[in-house]
Amino acid sequence: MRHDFKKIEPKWQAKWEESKIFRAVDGSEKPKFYGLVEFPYPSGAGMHVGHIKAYSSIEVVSRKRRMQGYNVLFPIGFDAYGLPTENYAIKTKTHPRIITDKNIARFSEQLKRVGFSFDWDRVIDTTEEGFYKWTQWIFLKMFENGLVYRDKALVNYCPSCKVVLSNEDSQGGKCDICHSEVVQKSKVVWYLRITKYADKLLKGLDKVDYPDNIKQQQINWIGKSTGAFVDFAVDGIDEKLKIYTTRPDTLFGVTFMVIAPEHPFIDKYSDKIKNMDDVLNYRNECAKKSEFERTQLVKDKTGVKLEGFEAVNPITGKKIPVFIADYVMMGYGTGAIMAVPAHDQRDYDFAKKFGVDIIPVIEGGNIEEAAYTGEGRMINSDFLNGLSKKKECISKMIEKLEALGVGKAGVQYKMKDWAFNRQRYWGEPIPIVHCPCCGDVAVPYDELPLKLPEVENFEPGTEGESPLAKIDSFVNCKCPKCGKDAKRETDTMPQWAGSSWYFLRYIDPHNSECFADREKINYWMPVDWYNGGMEHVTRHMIYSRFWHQFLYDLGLVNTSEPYAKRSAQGLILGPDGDKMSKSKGNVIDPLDIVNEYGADTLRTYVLFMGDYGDATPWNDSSVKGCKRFIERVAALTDLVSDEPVPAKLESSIHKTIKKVSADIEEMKFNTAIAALMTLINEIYAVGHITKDDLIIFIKLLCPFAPHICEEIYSELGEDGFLSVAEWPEYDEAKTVDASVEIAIQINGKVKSTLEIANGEAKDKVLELAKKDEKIASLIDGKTIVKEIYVPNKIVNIVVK
Ligand code: ANZ
Ligand code: ZN
Repeated sequence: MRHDFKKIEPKWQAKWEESKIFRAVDGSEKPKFYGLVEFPYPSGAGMHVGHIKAYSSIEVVSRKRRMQGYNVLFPIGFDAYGLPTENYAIKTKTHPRIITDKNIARFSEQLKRVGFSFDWDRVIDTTEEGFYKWTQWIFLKMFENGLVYRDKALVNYCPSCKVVLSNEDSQGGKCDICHSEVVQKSKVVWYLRITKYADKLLKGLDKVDYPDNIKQQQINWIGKSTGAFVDFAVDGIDEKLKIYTTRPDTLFGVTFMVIAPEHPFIDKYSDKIKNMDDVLNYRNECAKKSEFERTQLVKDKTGVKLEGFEAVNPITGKKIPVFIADYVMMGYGTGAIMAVPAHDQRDYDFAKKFGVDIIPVIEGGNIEEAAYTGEGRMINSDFLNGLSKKKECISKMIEKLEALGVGKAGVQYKMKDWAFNRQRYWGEPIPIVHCPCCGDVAVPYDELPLKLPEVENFEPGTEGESPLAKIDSFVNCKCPKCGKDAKRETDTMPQWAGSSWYFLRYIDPHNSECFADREKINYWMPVDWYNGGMEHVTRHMIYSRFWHQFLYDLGLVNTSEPYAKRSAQGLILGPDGDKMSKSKGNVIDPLDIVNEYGADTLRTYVLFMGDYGDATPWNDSSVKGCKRFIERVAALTDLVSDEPVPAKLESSIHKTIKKVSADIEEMKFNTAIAALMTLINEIYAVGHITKDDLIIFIKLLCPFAPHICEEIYSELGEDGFLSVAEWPEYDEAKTVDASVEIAIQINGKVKSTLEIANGEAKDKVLELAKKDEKIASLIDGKTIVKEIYVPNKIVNIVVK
């Protein structure tokens, strides 16, 4: 066989690597393109076909950009800290370093066999000292700037992984790592004050090119809400019970209050509460439920009235009961609400069950049946009566509250501060020292990296304490400030730390003076196009935007947003249409496909299988179809002749250049490949092609199937690499057909077709249409009422 992919593919891969044609050049005169894909976690399972699809998009764009004359940075690295490796280390009693190195070597080998055009000189590994030194450095900068704090809090805790999880990592009440139910646990936790950046994270979205659904997910995750804080007096105690509400306009309809079961008032004023036993029982019940269960899964409202506790509506002066109920969360607002059962369904359900008054303050709906949440005229509301604009009522009420000194306007976010620690070994040590005199003290910058100590046993403690806590030589140290005996923090950073800034390290991966040289940052940033998974939209994307905005505020980077453009791939499902999973046995190993059909086929197939953003099942026969396509491409050299191609094929070639060029930019890879498949059929139908036209064809296909295209290029006697040859231009004039076929209708029904000159004048077309044999006989003797012409498409003759 002349074109044995088993020989061709390794040959070109070796040549590319040797000649370093994919190396990015710092500060080149050429326009720059920074294309980024989410670097893999080097798991023991090796690469997944999902990785191939995720990387192939920016791979194609990067290859096209190089051919268009850009200086391209398309890097790859490894996000290598994390629990799966650590768990495997515990199981096999092997050091996670050894496991990680082995997995990275395997991943690199696999990526190279697919022929990705990464710059292999810039590979990073988040677990290397040269990398995590800077992760710790940025953390300390945050510490220095008041963005790091420690707090005892109710946290999401995974009893199986024995770690505290951030909100982002326990979405839906399940541990993101092992999918166990997450429980609430009281623990001292490190936090990053991401909420301080909530507004910047929202505003920054105006500046970037992300798809609407991605922006919307981030907006919802940040969850900005505007409203008011209102102080309610409680009989017999001095302290005010503060609530957060988005609807201060409904204050006249407040008939009770609800506080979260964990609200500090309960313990603080337990002597006032006459039914403390019931209250504590209820609180214990709630502790067993996750936030998700409490807020999303409830069918029936539950709660306990605080006996001996009465609050006063600050606007009416009326006494109202106070309850505890699990539908109010301690972690949002103030953990206490004013309940307006007439206009809030949760409060309504609760009032019905507990027999509390329901006072409507907005006209509309039927409050015998449900809360009315629409707009309407205000009633039972004193100075607001008769008004019907919600906005106006809200600001009038806030004015009133401020005048009375019992409330003020306020903003709340759904997003919480980022729980930033793990009680595990395989992570970046948090570079903080606890001193009995000085408190929490930063490890001095010149002592970074604070290295992970060697341990014998990676197992976390039963109470969820870090394995580092067992190493006295690590724990015991001197305070960097006062020199007295102190103890090191033993928690490590969560897995999302390294990926929060990794794209900056690619710019200058070997720098030992700073995380990246400023000149180089100025040259390369922002990332021009970042592709990744939808699962990262509310985690990695938010976290890394936060870190980057922080570095921007310190003046250390040139752009406030790290990613100018973001896109997302859809999943590859198993052949059965289910999510690929080991347990279902429907996993496709990309290396099996490379071995059987070649990398060019795999690359083409993952982009041809469906719309890039859609979840698409794997389909073997379509893989074979792609393989046949590559084989037909390989055989094109047999058709080369000096004879020019007919005008129609020439026009098709120009149309295809135009289409493939545009489709790649819009991530319509499947239609770009389909256009090349159509073109190859035309070429075979004509039976010959010039060398120049064939070169155009392989240039267009090169980003998708570079090995066979390079092979043909060299077979045609060309020097150099096709991968960096010039991207073809099209001639607009040649993309339009000389003639077009139009339909002729009579009374809206197609009766005939007609070939006309492209852009022919209306009168001429109508004249030709009526002369058409079939049409002429059909309209003979009838009265023409109307003649309609849709240029280049349809003539419709209406007759009576
Ligand atoms: C009175 C009211 C009347 C409310 C009404 C809503 C409608 P967003 O928009 O999500 O910010 N709330 C406040 N803190 C809460 C907590 N910790 N747990 C559960 N619910 C809480 O929602 C704010 C609204 O959710 C607040 O406005 C409060 O109920 C409730 F017709 O106050 B509202
Ligand atoms: Zn000290």
